[in-house]
Amino acid sequence: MAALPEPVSQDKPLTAPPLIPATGRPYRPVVTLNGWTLPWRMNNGIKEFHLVAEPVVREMAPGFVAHLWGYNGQSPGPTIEVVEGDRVRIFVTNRLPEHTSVHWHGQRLPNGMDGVTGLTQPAIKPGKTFMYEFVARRPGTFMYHPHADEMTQMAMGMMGFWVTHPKAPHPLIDDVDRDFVFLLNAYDIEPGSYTPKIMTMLDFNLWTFNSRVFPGIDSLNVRLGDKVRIRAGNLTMTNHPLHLHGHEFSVTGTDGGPVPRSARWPEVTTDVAVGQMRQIEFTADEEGDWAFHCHKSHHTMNAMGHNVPTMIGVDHRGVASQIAKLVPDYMVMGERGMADMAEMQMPLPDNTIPMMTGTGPFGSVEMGGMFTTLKVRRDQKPNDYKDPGWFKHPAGTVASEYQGAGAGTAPSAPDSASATSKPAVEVQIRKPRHSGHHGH
Ligand SMILES: [Cu+2]
Repeated sequence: MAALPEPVSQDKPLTAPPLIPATGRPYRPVVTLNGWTLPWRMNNGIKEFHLVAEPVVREMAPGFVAHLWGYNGQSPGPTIEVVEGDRVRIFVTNRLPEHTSVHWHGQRLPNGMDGVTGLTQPAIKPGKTFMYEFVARRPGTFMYHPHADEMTQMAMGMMGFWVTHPKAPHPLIDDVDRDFVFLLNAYDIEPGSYTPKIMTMLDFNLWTFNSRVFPGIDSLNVRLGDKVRIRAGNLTMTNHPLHLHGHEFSVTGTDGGPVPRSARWPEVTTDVAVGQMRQIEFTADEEGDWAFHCHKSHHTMNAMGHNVPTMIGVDHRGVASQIAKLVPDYMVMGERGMADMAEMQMPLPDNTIPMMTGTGPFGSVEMGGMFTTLKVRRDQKPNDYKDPGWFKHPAGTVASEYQGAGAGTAPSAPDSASATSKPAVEVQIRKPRHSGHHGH
């Protein structure tokens, strides 16, 4: 047997350009959001890859790093791309402090290559290298992850994407101009610390696309008129309804393969359940910066406490001045909703990210977590993935303040309200840290 292929490693969380296949059969490669594709070598007609399971430092957003476990320098690990019918050999070296294995989620393969520790193979002990070999029998969207101490290893970020391209034109798999892939993952990292809490089952505080949070997630940059495919796999412990603005899409593939055309229908949101993969397709025929995000509103937030009472409409000036005597930096929040959080410069622990953040051309975006943008541009070059900057809206196409007759007057409450004995609802509106100025 030939020597082990030299493992390739990546130390940056950048979206790498698509890896054009230099050997083997040709295909149009995918783009991994804030990730990369693993190079291979051909050995007597077999595609050989080398995965290294190891501790990694992942930048989740600029200024915020996490100590995770992953593959080849990153979490998630690199995307593996092959062609239907390829014989694939994957060397897996374990540099973790405990044993592991790799399960090739969704693949048709010999049972003994399925990667379930104890059931189909012995565990890969620290320092050891195992070899998996099978033929990529069906084209589609797949994932890989450990099947050994899964709770710990997946909570620590061990997972990766796998795409098997069709070997010939396929009646249910269309050619596309752009093909983006990413995994949905979640972490519980206490602000100021670096390592996920692995015992968390439900209350994660970081909801991520490929172990990145907004505004650290790259935009999906496409050319007007491009046919676009986005593939997502869910390795969290809850479902994520992915929502795209400005376009309708079809779900063209699932875990089990391409969806028959008669079973496709238009959507603007599709739920990705736990352990599932979905591929959506649409024609990017509307210019602009279109939000693309999980529709669970808590999943577009960064590290936050969930035990905060609702304070909307509560005037807690008296309480605030009492507390300020004890805690000088105490900040009143939530009286008018939580949007002020995005603007406030709160002192944060060293290694974390604000709950809502990100600045767009019109101000604070008030988002975090599983949020990014699809940027559709007329002048984006074919196969150019660079960020074109913010959309320049044509004159007269942006929502703006009404300045016609009656501008500046709030509609008054209907007279019938005063006919009853109920007092009108009054909401005190004050800007945090500014006292004395309030309206009704
Ligand atoms: Cu979600």
